Amino acid sequence: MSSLYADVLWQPVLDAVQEAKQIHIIAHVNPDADTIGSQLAVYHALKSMGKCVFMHNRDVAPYICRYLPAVHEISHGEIPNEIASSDLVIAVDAGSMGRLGVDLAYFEDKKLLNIDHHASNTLYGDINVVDARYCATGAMIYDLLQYLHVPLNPASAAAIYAAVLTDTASFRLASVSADVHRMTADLIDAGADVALAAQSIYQSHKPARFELLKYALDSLEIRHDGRTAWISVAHDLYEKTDLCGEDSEGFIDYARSIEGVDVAIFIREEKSQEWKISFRAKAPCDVGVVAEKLGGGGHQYAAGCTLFGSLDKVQEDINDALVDILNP
Ligand SMILES: [Mn+2]
Repeated sequence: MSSLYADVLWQPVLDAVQEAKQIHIIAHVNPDADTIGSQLAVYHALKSMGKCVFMHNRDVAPYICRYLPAVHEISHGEIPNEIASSDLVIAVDAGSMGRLGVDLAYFEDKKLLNIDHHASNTLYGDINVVDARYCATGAMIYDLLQYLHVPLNPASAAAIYAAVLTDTASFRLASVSADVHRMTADLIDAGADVALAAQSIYQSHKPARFELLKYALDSLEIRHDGRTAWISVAHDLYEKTDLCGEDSEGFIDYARSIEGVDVAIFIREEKSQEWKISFRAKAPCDVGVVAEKLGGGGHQYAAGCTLFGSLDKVQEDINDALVDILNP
């Protein structure tokens, strides 16, 4: 086993953990498998170090993570008093304070440690370990565990594997290096079940998802001489199919998979006139820049933001922000 990046400064993390009496690990809102997998892996490691640790998020973990050991120990909603008395909060995979979905006042009497791989991270922590070289925050936790001298076990290996698998779009992104595959080999050696992960993450969708997918594909539009592909799903379609945002996870891949498309855009209406936008790009386009222009954030190849108004207006705003990266 060797770390992905040997020059990351992990010592402040170790110091903070050693000093802490009680630790709250928190994932970002609308959590994905990277943030949940990272949260779980940190949890298993700190538990094994004998620390008092809790996991609590604003939102429930996505169903694709249900197979991960200890996922049911993550609470969500209002922060219970027992957890609020923590003196250290560890945020994983959250690019900004707002992504934690918690009142600022919560952090007043706590140390906040920010571990993330988003280039757009606002360095909101008292301690920030932010490194956009990593393909996933889960991969950062793989390095952290080595720094802490905590060996992988089947639970932490499964959690990190889920994080890396999903954040690399199943090892398909440019962020996947030979070292990433060597890490993955370690995870499998340590007990990550590849087939179980695939089944849980990619083959556990509700039938209604495919009703929704029909509507989504019906909305597919290709613009900019074939260079952009747009999919949108209005709120009433989620209501009609009794689904929510997480059920359309991955729809954007249909847009991305079209020949000649440099930028894929998925627009879903979370509630009336509030639209969650996801971007995916192929090199050399940088959708992180587009998302930031629109008040969001992310990486070069995957980013997102929230916009308000009618679908037409939202599409126009996105179009305006896109122009520069399409014609540099
Ligand atoms: Mn991530």
